[in-house]
Amino acid sequence: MTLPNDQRAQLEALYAEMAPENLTPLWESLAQLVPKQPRSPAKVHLWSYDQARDYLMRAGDLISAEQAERRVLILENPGLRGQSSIIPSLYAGLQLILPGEVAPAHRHAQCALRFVLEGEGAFTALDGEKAIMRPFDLVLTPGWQWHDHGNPTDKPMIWLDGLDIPTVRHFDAGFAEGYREKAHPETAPPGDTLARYGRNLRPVRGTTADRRPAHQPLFHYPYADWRPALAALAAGPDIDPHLGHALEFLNPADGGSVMPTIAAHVRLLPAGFETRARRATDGTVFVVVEGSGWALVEGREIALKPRDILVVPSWHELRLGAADDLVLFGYSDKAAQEKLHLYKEQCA
Ligand code: 1HN
Repeated sequence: MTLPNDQRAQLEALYAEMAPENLTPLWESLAQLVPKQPRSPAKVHLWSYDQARDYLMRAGDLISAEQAERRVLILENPGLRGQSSIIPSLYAGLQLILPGEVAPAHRHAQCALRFVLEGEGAFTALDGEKAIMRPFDLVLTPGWQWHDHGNPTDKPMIWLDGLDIPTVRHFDAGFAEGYREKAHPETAPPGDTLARYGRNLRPVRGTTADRRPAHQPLFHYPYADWRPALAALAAGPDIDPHLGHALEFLNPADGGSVMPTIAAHVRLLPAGFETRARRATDGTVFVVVEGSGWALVEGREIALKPRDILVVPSWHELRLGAADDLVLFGYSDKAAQEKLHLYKEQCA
C-alpha cells in the first residue's frame, strides 16, 4: 500500500505501539490474505528416484528401521523447507525397509498411503492383516488403524509414503500411540479383506464376517488389478483431452476418495498424446510408473522417467506429453478440498 510519507510514519508508529499487545492491522495484509486466485508458496519440483534412492540406501547403512521407527527421507517442497510438506496440506516421503527388518506397530490420526516403487514381498499389516506388496501397488493405512511393516525377503523394499500430516497439524488434531508389541498379532490371512470388500461385494452387515471398519474397509489396490483396468479403458475410443485415460481409486464404503483427505488416481497417456492445459486447486504428487514423456508446468518443461516424483502445486497450469505410453500415479488433497467446497479446476 502506498501512502503519503507522514501518514505512513504515523501508522508505523502506531503499529509499533500495538505490536506488544499482539495486535496488527488487517489493511496491510488484506490482499495477501484473500488473494484473487491461489498463489501457492509451494514450488514445482522433480525428485530423481535414483538420486533419492542413493541417499536412502546410505541411511540404511547407518540406522535400522527399528531405531528410526520409520526410515524415511522426507520429500520437502523447496518452497516449504522445514515444514515436512510437499504441498501445504500433504506430506511425502520415501521409506526403506531392508531384509529382515520390522517397522513397529503404531497408529495415529493421520492417514497414509503407500505406493510401492521397488522390491516385492514385504508387507504392510493393517489391524493384523498383511498386504503383500508388489511394485506399483497402492496400500492404505487409514487414520487410527494399527499398522506395521516387515520385510521377510532378501531385497530392499522402497515405497512412497503420502500422508495428510500438515492437514492434521493445521487442525491441531493429531494423536498417536505405539502398540504393546512390535507387530500386531495376525487377525486374518493376506488378501482376506480384498476378497471380502474388494470385488463390489461386502459381507452382509451385522454378520461376524463384516469385520473391517465400516467407513474404511479396503486397504490394498494391487497393480495387478488397476493396470488391466487402465489398459481396458485405454483400448476404448474416448480419451479425455485434459487428463488422458484416468481412473480414480475409490473407497467402496461410500464411493468417494480413498481417504477423507487424500484422493488418488492413475492415468495413461498413449505414445504421442499431449494433454491440453489444465489447472486445479489441488496440489498433486505424481509418480511415473511406466514410459517417458514430459510435463509442462507454467511453461517450464520437465522430463519424466520411471519412478521419478513430480509435485505440481495448486493452480499451476499443467500439460503432459507421452513419448511412449506414459502411466502416472497421483495423489492430492482434492478429497479434503471437495468436502470444504473449495475445489476448482480450469480447462483450456
Ligand atoms: C508413518 O506411520 C509411516 O507407518 C511412515 O510407515 C511415515 C511419517 C510421519 C508420521 C507417521 C508408516 C510417517 C508415519
